[in-house]
Amino acid sequence: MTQQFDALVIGAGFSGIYMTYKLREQGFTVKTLEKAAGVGGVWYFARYPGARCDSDSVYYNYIFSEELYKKWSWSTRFAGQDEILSYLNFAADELDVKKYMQFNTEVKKAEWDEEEAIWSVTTDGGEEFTATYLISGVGCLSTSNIPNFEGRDSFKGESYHTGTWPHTPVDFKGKRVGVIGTGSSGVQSIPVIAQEAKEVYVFQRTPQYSVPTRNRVFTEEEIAQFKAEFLEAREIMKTSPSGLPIPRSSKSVVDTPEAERNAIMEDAWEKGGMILNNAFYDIVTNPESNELVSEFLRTKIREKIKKPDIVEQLLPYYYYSTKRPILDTNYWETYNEDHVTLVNLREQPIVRITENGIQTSEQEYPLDIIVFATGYDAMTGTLLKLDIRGRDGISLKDKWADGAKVETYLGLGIAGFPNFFTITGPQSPSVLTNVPTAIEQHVEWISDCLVHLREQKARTIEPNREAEERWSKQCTEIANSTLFTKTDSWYTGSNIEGKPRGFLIYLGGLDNYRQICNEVVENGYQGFEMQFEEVKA
Ligand code: NA7
Repeated sequence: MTQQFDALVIGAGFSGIYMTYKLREQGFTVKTLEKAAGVGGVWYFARYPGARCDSDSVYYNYIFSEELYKKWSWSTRFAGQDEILSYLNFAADELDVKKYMQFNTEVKKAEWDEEEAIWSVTTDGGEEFTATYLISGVGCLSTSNIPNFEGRDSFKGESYHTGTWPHTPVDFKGKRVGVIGTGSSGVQSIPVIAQEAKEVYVFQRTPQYSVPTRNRVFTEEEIAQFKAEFLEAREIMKTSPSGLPIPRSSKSVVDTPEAERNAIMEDAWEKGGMILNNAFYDIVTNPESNELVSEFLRTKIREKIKKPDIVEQLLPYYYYSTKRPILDTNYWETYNEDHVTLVNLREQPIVRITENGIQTSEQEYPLDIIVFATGYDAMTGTLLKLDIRGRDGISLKDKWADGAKVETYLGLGIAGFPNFFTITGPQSPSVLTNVPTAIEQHVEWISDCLVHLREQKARTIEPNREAEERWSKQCTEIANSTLFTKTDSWYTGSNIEGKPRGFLIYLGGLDNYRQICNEVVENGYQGFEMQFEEVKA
């Protein structure tokens, strides 16, 4: 039997939890469908050793409720996966939203019914739901990427992807472990795996920059201080470009005198976290500025690596920060251990995976466990998998030409897909901000919009093509004025074989974005078209 709701939400991570809460608060009926057995989104699945958030824990949470904020205390500066998952369970319980959620349920298809003006959704269990509004909270990094290496399935040992890690701990003791990938997941997991494993082989394609996490346990006094300063911090988070309580930097790298510049970089290095990344305004726009910071970080790597034969191979050459900045704990130090071997894939590419391990162009590496830290089909991967069909049965896949021409309006709506909203969708600020802050802005905007539609008795809302084209062009122009588009990364889609290159994040900052979204509303939902219920004679 088909179940009917005002709104269906897909996903029960940060987005889905808050969206469900807001919809209920506004009196809408809602069902939230989640493929996992519990809340958490990416934090439910990414349980790999060392998994940790790279935003300061005290800001990587909901800020809409002072009461909720003050009821929770983070134990460390950067929270591990398990603590974030506990937090999300705490938040979902406090907000009392789990009763509106259905777990172990994957959305397989969503179709717009023009006549009835409703969405029909089918799940993997064959259940049918209908709703006036469909809201995606599927996240930006939720479809794992395991490259299609020849012989991938022939390996006789254990293999895992960092993004879909098993719930029972993996035993590395006495094992030969190969880790493919040195993005955030690889850099976080390699030192932890190396503590147990007999031998570790790191298969590195691109050397990375990384800044120390400098994680530490909070004191009672610090926790009390965060809570006391919450309202002040929240104000800055809502008006800053990053969604963190860090105002826009006024310093240029090149224009800052050398001694002062070095002092700033040293201070950021010593303090750890994302401070360096936010210390200057022109790191990702001026190649000269970028090179000064990049070289500072290369010097740090040179100082840390004690094996002279691998130092050069670990030095990154892309523009710092144009791949997602990485924070580490003992990453470089781990290479100094005798049982850790760097395999440079630029010199000896992987040819195939064999029954026994990994075969490069040089030799076979016999392994007991392979860890794929090979990332995600980010931004669009999960949305395209959902098989969403809008007006005239056109699928999102067709509309976006399999990802070749992704266009949205504000990363919130898509022309041809009425009453469909995306939380942190492509072309919103999303992953280039503190994500929970970006999520809250989207959830509140969508919730206000649905209330407006109800008040106006509007049947549908949908962006018009002109607004969509204008927004997409603007996103591309901003991206092209930076160094981001000059680097291969998951931001550009170039990490996925066959995925067209683009740049699917609005880079103008969360502060400007928030203002644009507010102005759209003030101007009567400018760029959106609404249809109204027919007035019966
Ligand atoms: P990332 O950052 O996409 O890193 C994936 C890593 O896997 C990266 O080092 C890639 O090298 C490597 N990779 C991908 N495909 C291959 C193939 N075919 N051969 C060899 N190496 C490969 O994913 P993460 O999970 O680490 O991090 C994702 C985000 O999660 C992170 O940014 C945080 O926001 C949290 P490449 O650099 O492409 O040469």
